[in-house]
This record gives sequence, structure tokens and C-alpha cells, in this order.
Amino acid sequence: MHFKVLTIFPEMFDSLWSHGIIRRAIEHNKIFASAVNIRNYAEDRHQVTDDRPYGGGSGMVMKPEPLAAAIRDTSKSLTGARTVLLTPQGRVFNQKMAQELASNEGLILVCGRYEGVDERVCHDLIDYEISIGDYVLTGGELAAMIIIDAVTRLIPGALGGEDAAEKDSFSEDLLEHAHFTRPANFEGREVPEVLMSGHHQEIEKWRLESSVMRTLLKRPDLLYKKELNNQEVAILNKWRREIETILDINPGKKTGL
Ligand code: 4GX
Repeated sequence: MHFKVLTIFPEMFDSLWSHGIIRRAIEHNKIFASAVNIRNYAEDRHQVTDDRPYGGGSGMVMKPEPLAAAIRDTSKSLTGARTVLLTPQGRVFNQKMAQELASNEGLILVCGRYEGVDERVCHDLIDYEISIGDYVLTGGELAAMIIIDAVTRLIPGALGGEDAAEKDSFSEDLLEHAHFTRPANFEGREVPEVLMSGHHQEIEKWRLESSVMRTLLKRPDLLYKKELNNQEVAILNKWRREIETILDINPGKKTGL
């Protein structure tokens, strides 16, 4: 995967390229990544990239010429790459979109600043408009970093070890099970017995139950959407019976009925 970021603040990405999984993926040639300054494509002496909006009003707009030149030049050097504009008006990013993006040979991420980019550039030169969520950033750079981060860990070999990406939160519409490490007793709180038993089948059962119940309590919206298998239905039924028993023992305690 080749990532190229178009931005007026390329230095913001230095830290992304130089830490953790992304750094290692670059070192092992699993991904190739760089940030290009849109200013380099401005023709005038002061390398201006913004201008006042037609129709008036406050704020500035990214000028079309430097941005279009930057996108075209980068596309030429990255054949087969798709262009992505980070914008609050885009489709809201999720794990499925990360998987889709990861199947591309290259991604050109366009980071707007100010009030946005000239509409004619969006229309002619952008393949995907993506938002990372319904809130307003000061520029597309942090959004681009989030996309690069989520896509990189899906590139085969990027995570090292066995490919842990498959089993993570959201890959199967369930949250991750609880995790524990040493010590066995931390401030008086014990690690669940079964995890130290070495009984792998029981451990897998415990982990699935942990995943299902955490999802029910923290993100019930994910369960409503999910197609449950027999094992997952059995776990929810077991807890339904537990809850019914508790309610039978304490009938109407809170409601006074
Ligand atoms: N998810 N912003 C982009 C400027 C802008 C506006 C329109 C292009 C078109 C954001 C988000 C986000 C703020 C980044 C406005 N550029 N980007 N910027 N949420 O809020 O991605």
C-alpha cells in the first residue's frame, strides 16, 4: 500500500511515520508513506494556497489550481491509486470502509484547511469523500492519520506476529473480551480462575461470553444489527434466565409494584 498525503502541514505526519506499527510497516516495506506540501504546487511567489470565497462571507477556501496540480501530479506517480478527501460531508468512516480502502494499491489523502476546498476540485478529482465523525476539526490532517492508522493494520504482515487484525473489535461485530495480565491479584481483585486453568476450550467459551455481554452492556446497537449464531444466542438466554431469577427474588423492589 502506498499512502500519499496532500497537506499544507506535511510535518504533522513526521510523528505518524516514526512510531509503532506504522513505523515498522514502513521499515518492512509493507507500506510506503509520505506527505507532500500543496504549497509546492502554488505558482505565485508567496505560494498562496487559499483565497476569499465568491459570494463573500468569513473564512477562506483552498484555491483550486495548486490543489488540482498536486492531486494530478501525485496520481501520475501512483497509478491505480484512489483519491480521498477528508470532510465532514463524507461517508462516516468505519471498519468496513477501512477494509475496502486496504484493498487499494495506493491512497492519495487530500487534507483541506479553512472552510474547505473549491467545489470543482472535489467534483473532478476526488474518488471518495470520508468523514471520521460528526464533529468539526481544524483541518483534514488528523482525519487522514486515523484512516492511515486503521488501514495500515489491515495490510497483510503489518502487525507482525500472527495476523491479530482478524480477531479484533468490530471484525465480527462484537467487542473484544476482557483482557488480564500479571499479577493474578491486583489491589485485591483476582483474574478469572478459568483464564489460568490452561483449559483452552473453556477459555474460548469464557472469552465469547465476555464479548457478547460487554457488547450488550456497552454497545447494544451492535447486537441489534448482528446475525447471532447458536452459541451467542445460548449466552444471551443464559443471562436472560439469570436476570429473570434476580427479578423474581426481588419483585417490584424499585417500582413499588
Ligand atoms: N472528518 N474537517 C476538513 C476543511 C474542509 C471542509 C470541507 C474539505 C471540505 C473532518 C471530519 C473535519 C473540518 C476537516 C473541515 N475540507 N474531516 N476541514 N470530521 O471536520 O474529516
